[in-house]
Amino acid sequence: MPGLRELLDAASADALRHHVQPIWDVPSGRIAGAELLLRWPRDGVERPVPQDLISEAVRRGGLALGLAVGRAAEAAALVAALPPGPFVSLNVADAFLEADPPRGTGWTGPFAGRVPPGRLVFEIVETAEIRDPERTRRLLERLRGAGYRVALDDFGAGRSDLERLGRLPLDMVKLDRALVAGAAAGAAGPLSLLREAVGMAMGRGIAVIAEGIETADQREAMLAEGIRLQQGFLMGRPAPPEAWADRLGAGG
Ligand code: G
Ligand code: MN
Repeated sequence: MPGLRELLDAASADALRHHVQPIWDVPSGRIAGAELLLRWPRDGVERPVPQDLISEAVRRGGLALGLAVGRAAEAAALVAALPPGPFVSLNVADAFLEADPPRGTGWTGPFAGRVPPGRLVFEIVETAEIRDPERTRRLLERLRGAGYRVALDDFGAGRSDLERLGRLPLDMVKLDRALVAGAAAGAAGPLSLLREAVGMAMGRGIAVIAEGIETADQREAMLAEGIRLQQGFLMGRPAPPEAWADRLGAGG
């Protein structure tokens, strides 16, 4: 496993790239949005970059990562400008959420003026929130106040996630693929957690996205639960933005 030094070297060499994976509105067959996924080409293979390694780099002041954020903003601007204008979502590593607002939103700088805020969705995971719930809540409020949207990513850990879903200011929640697979297979625990989450989200005006859809059975099972927005290998794999540009621009 390569470490921090290798990641910072790759960032300095501007070798990190974003792939794009569509998020579909399944009943209409249209693309609603696209997630940008950071990729690190090593040994000829484009690999995901572990979020905790990014956080470590940010905490140690890895300035080169600013380049990667700039690249993310470029890719986001490209995708968001395609008619009919899918939303663009991005994973925000915990370390970006750790500074107190308003300084904690400084990393949004490269997006400002390039991407209409309403087109951007910042995906957060729960670990930063566990460390300092109040600060995270203020930061999310600040991002939403600036017109950005916020998603809770990787939902599926259980009661603690439900509690967050009820309390955080959110626009979207993304159900993780283990929860989706379990619920689609009819497992009682996952199914009841998923139903509770969908009910709670709908009651609060939070959009639900099912992640990791790999089979038609999973797609249909999620539709039966009222989940229109879906993402996964069945509908499309992450690929360089050029590979998806035509479909994204045509809305699907
Ligand atoms: O943590 P997050 O939800 O952002 O995870 C996105 C990761 O999931 C990406 O690295 C992407 O390649 C992967 N992914 C996307 N769709 C699928 C899928 O259908 N199956 C699996 N196994 N992984 C997927
Ligand atoms: Mn994500």
